Amino acid sequence: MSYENLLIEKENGTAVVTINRPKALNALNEATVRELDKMIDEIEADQDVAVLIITGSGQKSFVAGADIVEMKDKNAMEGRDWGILAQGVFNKLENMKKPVIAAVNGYALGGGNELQMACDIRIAADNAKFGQPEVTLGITPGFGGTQRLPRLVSKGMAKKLLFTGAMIDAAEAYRIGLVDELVPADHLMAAAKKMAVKIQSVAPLAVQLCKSAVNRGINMDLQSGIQYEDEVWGLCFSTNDQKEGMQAFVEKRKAEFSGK
Ligand code: CO8
Repeated sequence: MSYENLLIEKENGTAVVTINRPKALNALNEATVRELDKMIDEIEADQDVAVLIITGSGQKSFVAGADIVEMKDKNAMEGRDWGILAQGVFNKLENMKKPVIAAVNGYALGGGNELQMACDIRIAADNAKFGQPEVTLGITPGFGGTQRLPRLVSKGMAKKLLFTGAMIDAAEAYRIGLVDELVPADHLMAAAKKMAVKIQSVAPLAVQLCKSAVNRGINMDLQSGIQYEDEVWGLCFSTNDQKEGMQAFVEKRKAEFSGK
């Protein structure tokens, strides 16, 4: 498949997708969001890809938000449709079966922060910057920011970022739990790929089911989540990977998982 605003490299079971609109600091216009949608289908269907990494082109920006130039003249209905389109794509990304790592290489603002929050694991370069500056533009976040941010950091911290539109640096983002790993900028892709390799070394179906249990469970009350975990856990015992994983332990050898 061909893309105008995305670069896709696949190597050793990992796909690296780079959002590539350097003239606009990789801001998301509608065409790019539609390409992300297509890319998710492609990666999900590709038997040779186990883990997806999303990053931005260049050293300066991951994604500097939704494209302000493109959206500035929208009317209420057009604005709503734009939000619905991107929310659908971000939900789809969050619920992919395959694990998704955000490698945040610079500005992750507005829709950029919302994009990285829809990924499973976030690794930030030490020069990255985060924020939800929408209130400075007269709007609220529209790609899930008011919902995912308080689920990742404290409610008060989320409101602080949302109400002020202030930018925070990568160290602060790591301190408050907005990102999960902080690395020197020149090690970012190596760190993301290393994590992808580590994830690929364990049982793929178990990873997939962990993801489902966390994503579904977080929207349930605790007891319903625990029950869902019981079902997921039981399901593992129907897989070859469970037999192989435990047999390999008993035989003191490395497990060879088939993802079946
Ligand atoms: N949209 C369009 N173009 C952008 C964007 C953007 N979000 N960000 C940067 N650019 C462009 C600039 O216009 C500039 O273009 P040009 O060279 O043609 O003038 C180029 O990228 C370089 O940017 P700067 O010259 O501004 O670079 P600086 O280093 O001076 O500043 C910043 C970098 C701080 C990142 C600055 O560019 C900035 O503040 N950008 C906007 C950040 C922002 O406000 N993002 C949030 C956008 S709103 C959003 O994401 C809401 C999503 C939900 C919408 C819901 C609708 C329903």
